[in-house]
Amino acid sequence: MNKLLYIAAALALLAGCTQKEPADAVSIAVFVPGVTSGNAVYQMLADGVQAAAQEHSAQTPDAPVQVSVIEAGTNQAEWSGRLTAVAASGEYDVIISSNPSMPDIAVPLTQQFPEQKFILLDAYCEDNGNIFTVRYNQREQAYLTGYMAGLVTTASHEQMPYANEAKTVGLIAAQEYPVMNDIILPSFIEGLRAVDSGITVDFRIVGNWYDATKAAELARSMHQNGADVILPIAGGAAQGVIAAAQEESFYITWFDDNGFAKAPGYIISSTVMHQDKMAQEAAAQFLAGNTPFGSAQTVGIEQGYIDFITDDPLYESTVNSAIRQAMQQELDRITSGELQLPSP
Ligand code: RBF
Repeated sequence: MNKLLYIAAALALLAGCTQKEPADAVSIAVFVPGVTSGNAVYQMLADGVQAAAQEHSAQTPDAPVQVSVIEAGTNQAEWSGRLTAVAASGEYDVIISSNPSMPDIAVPLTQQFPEQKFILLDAYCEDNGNIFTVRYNQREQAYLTGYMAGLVTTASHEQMPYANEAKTVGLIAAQEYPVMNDIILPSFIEGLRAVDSGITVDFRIVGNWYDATKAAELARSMHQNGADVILPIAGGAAQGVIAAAQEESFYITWFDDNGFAKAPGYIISSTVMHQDKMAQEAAAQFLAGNTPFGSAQTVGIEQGYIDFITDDPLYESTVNSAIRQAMQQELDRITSGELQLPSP
């Protein structure tokens, strides 16, 4: 037994020595500021980069692409140190990451490690030659979500069985951050008030992106205070909002990916950002040597990266047809250009 282990160890060592990476292999780090599990924005990021790497490796077997997904964990105080270590290793041709706080962490590193390139999605940073950013038009995303929530909170009990008399909706955010306070919350309200200026919003904070128990408690309390539709933007903690909706019978508007199947009959909409598509395209663009470092892009409905899902059978079975028609009219106003919602 011991002998066998020795042989295995020796073989592993040998393999380690002889299997040098080809000189032109490309290495990509996917830096996840948080955890991928239960966080669609990060799952889409990792999936998209892996898809681009696989496609590239299949086409150019002599230059395989290595992708390392590095989870920085939920303690945000540790992210800067973790990212510094990844950049300092010099192992990665590019570090791809996502969320609006990443430029603040990456910019100082571009001075310390002038060779290190960064692609930051769901983020905005102009004029740094080592950084390329793409952000989504979250005014469109939150406006559409608010419009839907507005239609349902003002609906009759006959139209939507869990709708109550109060014109109150909720937004449960994991934490406050500039994009939340300056774009998502105000645009959600903009959408609500476009339906009815008398709608009020109950806005509450979980304190982190993972505590589903706390998020469920908040959701129950908001429902008791009149909210019949709640938008969770809380990563893994949103699971608690779903559980509370199923126990207490209220509706959820879902953000970032298609959430209809998470709780059939309770999820009334999904306003998605196609971060998987964007991550794949941005990684492919890097592998082709075409990343426009130093620039910052904003993409939305027109470019095909923000989408209100209307073709899911659960949308049809959950949402009353008059409400779906009203929603379609508002969508048409945006796609035709009649209603323009540029990102602030
Ligand atoms: N969204 C998630 O789904 N999971 C997360 O763990 C997460 N962490 C974040 C941390 C910070 C500091 C910031 C600013 C945002 C974070 N987001 C997270 C939110 C995400 O970037 C985006 O704003 C929302 O998903 C809405 O599209």
